[in-house]
Amino acid sequence: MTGNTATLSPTTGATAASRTDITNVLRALAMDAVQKANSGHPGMPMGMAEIAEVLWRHHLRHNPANPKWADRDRFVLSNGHGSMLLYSLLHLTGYDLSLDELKNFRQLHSKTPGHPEYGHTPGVETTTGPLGQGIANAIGMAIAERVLAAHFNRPGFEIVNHHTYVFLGDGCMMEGISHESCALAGILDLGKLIAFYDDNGISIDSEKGNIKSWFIDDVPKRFEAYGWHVIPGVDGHNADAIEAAIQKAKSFTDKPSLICCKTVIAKGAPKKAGTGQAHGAALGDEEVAATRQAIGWPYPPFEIPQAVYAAWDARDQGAHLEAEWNRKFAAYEAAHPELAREFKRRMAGELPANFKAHSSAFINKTNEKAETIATRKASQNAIEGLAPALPELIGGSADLTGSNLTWWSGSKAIAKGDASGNYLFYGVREFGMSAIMNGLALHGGFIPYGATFLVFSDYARNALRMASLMKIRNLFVYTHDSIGLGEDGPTHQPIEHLACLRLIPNLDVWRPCDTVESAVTWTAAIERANGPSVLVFSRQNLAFQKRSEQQIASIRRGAYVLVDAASPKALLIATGSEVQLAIEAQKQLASKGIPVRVISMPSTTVFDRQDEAYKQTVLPAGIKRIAIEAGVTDFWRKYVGLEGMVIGIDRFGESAPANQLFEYFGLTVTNIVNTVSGVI
Ligand SMILES: Cc1ncc(C[n+]2csc(CCOP(=O)(O)OP(=O)(O)O)c2C)c(N)n1
Ligand SMILES: [Mg+2]
Repeated sequence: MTGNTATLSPTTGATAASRTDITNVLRALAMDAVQKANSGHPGMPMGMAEIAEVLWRHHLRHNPANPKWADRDRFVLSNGHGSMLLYSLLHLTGYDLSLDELKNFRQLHSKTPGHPEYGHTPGVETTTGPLGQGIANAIGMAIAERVLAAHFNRPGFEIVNHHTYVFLGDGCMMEGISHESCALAGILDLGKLIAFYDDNGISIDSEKGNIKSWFIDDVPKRFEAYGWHVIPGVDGHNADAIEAAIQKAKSFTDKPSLICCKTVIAKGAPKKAGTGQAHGAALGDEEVAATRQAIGWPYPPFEIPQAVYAAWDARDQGAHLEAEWNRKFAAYEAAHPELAREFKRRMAGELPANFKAHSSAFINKTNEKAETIATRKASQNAIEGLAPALPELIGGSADLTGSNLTWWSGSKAIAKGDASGNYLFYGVREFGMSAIMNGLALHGGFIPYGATFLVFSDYARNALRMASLMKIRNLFVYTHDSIGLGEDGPTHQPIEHLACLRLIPNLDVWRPCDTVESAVTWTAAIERANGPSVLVFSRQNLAFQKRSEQQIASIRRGAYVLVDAASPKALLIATGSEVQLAIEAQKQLASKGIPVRVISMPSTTVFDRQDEAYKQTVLPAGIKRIAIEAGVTDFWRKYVGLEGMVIGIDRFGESAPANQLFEYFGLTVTNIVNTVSGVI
């Protein structure tokens, strides 16, 4: 029996609190905090109180003093609107989250925002609220646990061995992403993933109608079909039944478990329990008072009896659990010093000491080769070049591996029965993939990269937004970046996508123009520890550009002068496949006696962060600017101004060979030359 299957024995105070009080404190804190804020969701915390009590007091292995302990159990609140439940649990068990913070629920700069935010509140493992993504994050964490265990555990040393628990509600179940991610989870032997379904038959529109008018899935059958171990019909208010279900779930080590808990939303509230009104609004003073009566909680708001605190306090036990693990790790360290060092490095999110040298050697080699190839191929070369130094890279594609070129010679599939690999076949599940990647990154030990066509980034978009909000390192690889993909036609040709992605705060978007910019893009994205990156590559070949060492170094600044001229009459700004057009146009203009400067701008988002002085050396004021990019033109106004010109595409594409499309849409050297001649 491993340590993880043992049931924890909670501390009991001198005058032990009753289990009813221990559970009801969760109800009281939720209804009182929501009432005080006059905003929030009391129903879910009140309905899941018993489940939370059993899980957190009897099973969850965590250390409130160290929310970053590597082998802690992960807990994800996928139905993130029930945030007060999580805040109460963190406060009561002894995390650095004071009662005042609970009183300040939903207020500016409190540690208790409306929905749980990763990096903001200690103990919050991921940001949730956008329904369905939490369960996908949890699946990513469970995959991370399994793969990390395969990489690092050795006979006698199970240093990676923890559970991932997740709460989810009807809303998560209705969201498509739960289908995407749970279907994949069923295949990957995630025996330590245990999900609790809050089956309360209520979602928001229950205020007006019956959930059966919009949600009649047979959830247990659905999850059985995915290959999960399902425990149906558990009374979510019966601690013994919940306990038995968890024990059973833990005994299934080859499949994830879904515990379906029948609950009553806002259980305990005399009038509002079981109604849609309890979902997302304060109960009202009268109903709060009546609930106090009904559940037998006589204490005023935010007053918690010492015995109740004592019953919840997980600090001693947490310290003990972590110390136990530390002893195990010390023995592991003695037996496998290199592995132990590597484990610590990876969990700390530090790159290998030789990464800088390794990546610059790779960039130099790429420059020497001077190849004209598709940047998707250059991307694959970059993975091939960098990955041997980065065992934490964990790749994948949403069923486009052969097109995205994300598989390298060291790729090995993570599969049923074998978690020792480094590549996930995500299937056609762009959103699921991206949220699972977020979970992998959040768990620690991995730098995920996952790919699809740029046009399908829309399917994944909210997971990119969450990665950006959470400031996590994650690499979203998008190939087939424009009309340049050709015959697949307008359904597959991105037009507005680059502009849309650049609008997400804290997301770095790269669209390199050749092999060297592609190598730098990969390096920059890997080195970016505080946010995700989008890496956009072409299907078609792009001309290699010659650069000085200084220019190569400047790629990292997002934009730089690629070809200059004395007293330029115009500044040509281009990205990706359009850089080669700008270069040709520059030559033709020079031969006509019109000097222009060509600026390659692989990342507008990175360029925008540069200091003013640098920006002005690249884009000096007072010279006409012309931007060229095979996408919507509006975005470029901020660089070219109202007097400048943008050569782009403001309609959907067409199905035809790529070279004909560039001609048809005016993305040609001749059009650039004529445009420049027309404005100067
Ligand atoms: C992606 C997404 N869509 C919509 C919402 C708004 N929303 C928040 S909770 C909710 C209903 C959720 O129902 P359920 O999960 O059953 O929660 P319960 O009312 O049972 O607590 C909705 C539509 C959201 N948070 N995320
Ligand atoms: Mg519900």
